Amino acid sequence: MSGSDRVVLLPGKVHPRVRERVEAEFEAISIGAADAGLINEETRGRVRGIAAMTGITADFIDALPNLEIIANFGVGYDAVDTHHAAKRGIMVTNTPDVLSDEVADTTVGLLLNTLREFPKAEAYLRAGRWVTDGAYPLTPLTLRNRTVGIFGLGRIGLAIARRLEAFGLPIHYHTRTERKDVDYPWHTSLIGLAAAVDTLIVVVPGGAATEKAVNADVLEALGPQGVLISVGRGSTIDEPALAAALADRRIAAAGLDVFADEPNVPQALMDLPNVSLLPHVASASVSTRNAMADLVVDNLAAWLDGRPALTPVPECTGIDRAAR
Ligand code: A2R
Repeated sequence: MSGSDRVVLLPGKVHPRVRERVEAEFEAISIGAADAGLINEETRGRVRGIAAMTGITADFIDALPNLEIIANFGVGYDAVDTHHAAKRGIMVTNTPDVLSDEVADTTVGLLLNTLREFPKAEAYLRAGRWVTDGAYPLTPLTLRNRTVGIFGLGRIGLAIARRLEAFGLPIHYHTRTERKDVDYPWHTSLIGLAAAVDTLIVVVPGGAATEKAVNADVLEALGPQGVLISVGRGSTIDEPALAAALADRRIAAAGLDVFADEPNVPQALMDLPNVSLLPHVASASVSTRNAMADLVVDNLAAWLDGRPALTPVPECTGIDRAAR
């Protein structure tokens, strides 16, 4: 392998703009999945970068002896074994900031859909029922006079908070570390936050630390007027506990854009009337996804040109390319 080779692997499905730019700017190798068995040994040794929209395991990383960078498409990178990559001195990057406003906009839309039933009201109109049955029933739930709790007040959480502040709503939050740059009340525990609010918005990263954090106890604390909105990762919600709480009206409603086993949505949630469901579309506009794609490729270009990565994940900020 020559150090000047710019060989980038495209495993599985990738965003079209990522593919187009990687093919134009690097030597691209496409394989059907992140499976080392799909690449011969000589090629494995030439790969220096991966553009990833799929899971990257420790085994896959270890099969690529000259890998230097994994550029993940998305701000959430729980599908990449980042700790293993960092241990091997391999840079991992994600796509923060460029999607925060889009995701925050979608979150407000999902919250309103959940409370005011707009998708159902539109379906009612389209089915001709406005004519046959009269006005759509008044919605029992409203955004008015709600108190919002944000679980994860990071880049996206703060963009959501600023929007809902403009809607006239008080904001509380829970993170592991209190933010010094906001005046919103901070709660040291998720259950404490849930007990203090009636609208809980979940936008923490996935992974072991947040796995099923929103459980039956948290939902109980949220209470019968409670509304749960989930836009971070499906793994953060105990979905069977949520379906049970919604069915028994121990919470009032939920709006979900993310699920534990996408694209499979539990039938128990599909069957409920008091849940609004979206197919993981929070950042899914052409312009925002293009901005994410550009950041993936710009990270690869920077690193493979010998410059620092633009958006390293926190676990990799200390990686020293000179030490390689
Ligand atoms: O805990 P802190 O102080 O690091 O605050 C972060 C919080 N967070 C947590 N809060 C409570 N318990 C945890 N185990 C925990 N882990 C993280 O989540 C911070 O306030 C927030 C994450 O913010 P950012 O890193 O700025 O991420 P961003 O761009 O807002 O995206 C959040 C997630 C992504 O990871 C994707 O899964 C999804 O939204 O698109």
